[in-house]
Amino acid sequence: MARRALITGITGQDGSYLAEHLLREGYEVWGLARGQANPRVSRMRKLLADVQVVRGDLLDQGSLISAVERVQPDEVYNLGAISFVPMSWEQAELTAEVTGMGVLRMLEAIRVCSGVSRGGPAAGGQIRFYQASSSEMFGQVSETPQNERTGFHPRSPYGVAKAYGHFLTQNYRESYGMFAVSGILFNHESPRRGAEFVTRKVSLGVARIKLGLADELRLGNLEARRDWGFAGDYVRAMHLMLQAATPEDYVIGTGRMKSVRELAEAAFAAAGLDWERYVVTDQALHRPAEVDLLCADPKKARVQLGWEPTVSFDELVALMVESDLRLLSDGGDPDQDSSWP
Ligand code: NAP
Ligand code: G4F
Repeated sequence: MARRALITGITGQDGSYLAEHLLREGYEVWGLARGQANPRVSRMRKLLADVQVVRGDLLDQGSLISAVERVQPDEVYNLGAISFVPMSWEQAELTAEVTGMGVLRMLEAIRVCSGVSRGGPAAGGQIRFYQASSSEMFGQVSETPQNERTGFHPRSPYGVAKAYGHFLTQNYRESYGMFAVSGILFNHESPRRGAEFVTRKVSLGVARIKLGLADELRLGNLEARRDWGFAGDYVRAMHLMLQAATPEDYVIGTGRMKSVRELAEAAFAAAGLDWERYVVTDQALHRPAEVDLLCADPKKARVQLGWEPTVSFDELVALMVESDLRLLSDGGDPDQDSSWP
């Protein structure tokens, strides 16, 4: 019988790549989707026709228990979150509820449905759990590169909520013997990335300028540095973590960092343009507390999981710019179905 996976955050970037990967691996894939008329669910259904949908919300404990009871998953991937860092200052409480407490609700749903009891000896349960932890937990970094033992100093309500989910996942593993692990993933991007994140904002901006639809691109802090990889590579790591013999946390990234300035330079160059003629910096886009740099040490994942990224920074930037040029040339709207290659 096919193994069954339940993915929260199925309508997001990672949910789509992970669903495709698990379908290729022969899984029966279920996606948890919220809302009664969520347009992102219709888009997902069109593009991932083989994914089955179960209704639920990370804010609603009962709905998560019902979803686990209905799907009877072998593996649960908790990707659902408020994931845009600036939004976490504007809606800090909602971020804590979805990105932080949502992890508690999902773990409780699994614990209750597996019959894992409090107090008794760690009994484990059969359902394996993946938590989407983030390099934003490192925040103001204490060392570079960052590995599984690097301390946390989150710099946003989002980073704080992720740190709560991370420690809780570790705690359920230690308290109940559950196979519960966190992937500490560094920034990963693709043509399916939300337009609010800087890589996609830049690739869409370049495409608009190239096609004469805009004449400038406004950005915030050009000096921030990130370790950017390709989302399709990173979902393979999520799956590998749940196939390991023992439940452990892993850092996933490329080990190379680039600045936002270098990102802009590469993206404009990919379209044959000089970035300095078009990029305008805007103080309003700076954050109240910035994460200046993030750079992964993915050695543990390479050695223990055999995981390696396959797409370089330059290849990633080029593929995003090409995809957005195609999309806009075809009259597509990044907020509509056609934006999802
Ligand atoms: P994304 O595209 O922003 O997707 C977020 C998903 O969360 C969407 O499917 C959204 O569904 C869902 N969601 C929001 N509120 C929810 C709620 N109340 N209940 C259930 N689902 C809810 O994020 P992503 O880039 O795919 O990232 C996936 C996960 O990895 C997130 O947890 C993110 O924080 C984490 N992460 C991402 C990166 C990265 O670089 N991409 C790095 C480290 C960690 P709707 O369509 O209903 O809004
Ligand atoms: O693309 P970003 O918004 O991603 P950020 O904040 O690093 O968070 C992403 O990666 C995390 C993993 O480290 C995930 F956990 C999280 O869910 C999300 O996927 O911003 C990247 C950098 C920041 O330093 C920001 O200040 O780009 C800088 N930046 C400069 N100008 C900008 C802009 N960011 C955005 N979004 N828009 C700008 O105009």
